[in-house]
Amino acid sequence: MYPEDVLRAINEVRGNAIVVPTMTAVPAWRTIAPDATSVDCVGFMGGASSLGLGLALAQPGRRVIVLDGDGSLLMQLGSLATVAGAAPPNFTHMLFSNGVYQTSGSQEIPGSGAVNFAGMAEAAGYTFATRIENLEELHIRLPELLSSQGPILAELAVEEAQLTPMTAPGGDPLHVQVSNLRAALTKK
Ligand SMILES: Cc1ncc(C[n+]2csc(CCOP(=O)(O)OP(=O)(O)O)c2C)c(N)n1
Ligand SMILES: [Mg+2]
Repeated sequence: MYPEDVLRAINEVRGNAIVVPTMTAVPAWRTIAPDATSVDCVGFMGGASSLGLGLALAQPGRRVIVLDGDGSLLMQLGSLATVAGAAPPNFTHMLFSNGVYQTSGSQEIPGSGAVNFAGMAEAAGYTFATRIENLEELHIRLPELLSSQGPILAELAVEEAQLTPMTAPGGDPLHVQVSNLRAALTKK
């Protein structure tokens, strides 16, 4: 799948979810969903799911969707147990599995193509985890992935993205994104 198509599909059905993109999902998401209910996680490699976990616990009435990188998750693999242990029912972890550290120059990740991320998430204690290979299947399964009891992980088999945070920097600083999110969440 092309990651940009995946992001468009997620945006179509996200409802009022809070979204936490990281790495190559960041510049594409900024264009596809330019709203105040997303917070980027750039630089803090491996931290997107922890940021998303905090938001999910603070906002139990909303879905939180983390758009993670495979190299990032590998580097902070213990975060799977942290999320599973906190058991946020409103948490969906979308893993962009491109097999490389694209943002830092597309070096191959350890175990590229062999690591079973869904298996690791389930073994850590996620409620449900799966792998999705094509867009048709993604469209069919997304509504359930975004509404069933979490934490849920979906590993998405994707190609490399058109843009990275290195080739397309920008976006608001984190503190501005956080205050925009806070304003959006407290708006009546
Ligand atoms: C602790 C730490 N080590 C290394 C980096 C440098 N770095 C930035 S992005 C990146 C690769 C991210 O790869 P992945 O999570 O697979 O996302 P992709 O770029 O493939 O979407 C690396 C190694 C960093 N930001 N932090
Ligand atoms: Mg990657």
